[in-house]
Amino acid sequence: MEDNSIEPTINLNSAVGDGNLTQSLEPESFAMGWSFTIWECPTPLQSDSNSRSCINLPSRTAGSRIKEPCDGLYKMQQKKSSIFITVEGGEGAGKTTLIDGLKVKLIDLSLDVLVTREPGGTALGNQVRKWLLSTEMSFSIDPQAELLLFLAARLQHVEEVIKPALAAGKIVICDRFNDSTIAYQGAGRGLGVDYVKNLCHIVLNGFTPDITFYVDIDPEVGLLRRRGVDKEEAKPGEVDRIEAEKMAFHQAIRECFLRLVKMETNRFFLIDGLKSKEAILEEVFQHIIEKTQTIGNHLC
Ligand code: ATM
Repeated sequence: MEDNSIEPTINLNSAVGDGNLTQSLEPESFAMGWSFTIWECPTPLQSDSNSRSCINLPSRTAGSRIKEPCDGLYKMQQKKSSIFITVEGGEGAGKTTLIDGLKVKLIDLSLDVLVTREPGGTALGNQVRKWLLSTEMSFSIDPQAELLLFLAARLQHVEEVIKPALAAGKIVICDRFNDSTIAYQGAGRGLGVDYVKNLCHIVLNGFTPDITFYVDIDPEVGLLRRRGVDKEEAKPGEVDRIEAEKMAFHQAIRECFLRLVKMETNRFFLIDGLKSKEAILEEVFQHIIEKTQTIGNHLC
């Protein structure tokens, strides 16, 4: 997580009143986007007759760790709390609907959001997507080669798009990331969960999402839902190269995701893909708020 401190951004000497700092804070924005740390300076406020200091924090830009106002001069540090969110799930789980809804909800809060996907997000990623998913490709792809291509696309994506966006304070939502590789290539293709996990760690130098949602659905149900929804990688009415795998492959992937969720309870949240899209969105949103508060506290 980058530290994007901007200090100070509000002239506290000119913002004097008797308000309570927390009055203007909206609970939802409190945790997201920006966080502020305010602490008392040793020197008392000299310049103003009214010794009670107060800051009118712009709505939707408030953050965590705010001390109650008291006499004296406050110094404020403002930090942009970027957050890296990934959404995982089998086909037909409802990832896209969730991501679209989340984007709208976060933008509504005046937050800067970048939605991206894997494989994809860069010119290289889009090319790799074509090679790996298109049913039009006539050449065969070895599972190890497939793994390395997903990772090459990811590295490019992280360096070219994700890290710069986080550094700029954006909330980045990525449709699939390392956990898909661990589940699809590690478990599905049988390359080994630990092996793929370690390789992801090495390639990205430990770069990990802050929060991951696994939208769970039985592949039998998911693939049925997907039927009839055309994909750019396949001919109308058909499925892409990986979707076309047998049901056992998709079941192995689901089981792997469920194990991953249990292994990293701090990062992973299991979402029931059978719930309504409104319920899923609200659940995910609440998790993000809680998580951002934790991250905000770390940053301060
Ligand atoms: P969608 O993101 O459109 O769901 O499809 C990407 C496909 O690529 C998906 N296939 N199915 N079913 C999962 C697969 N995939 C991998 O096998 N490994 C990976 O690392 C990633 C990112 C995706």
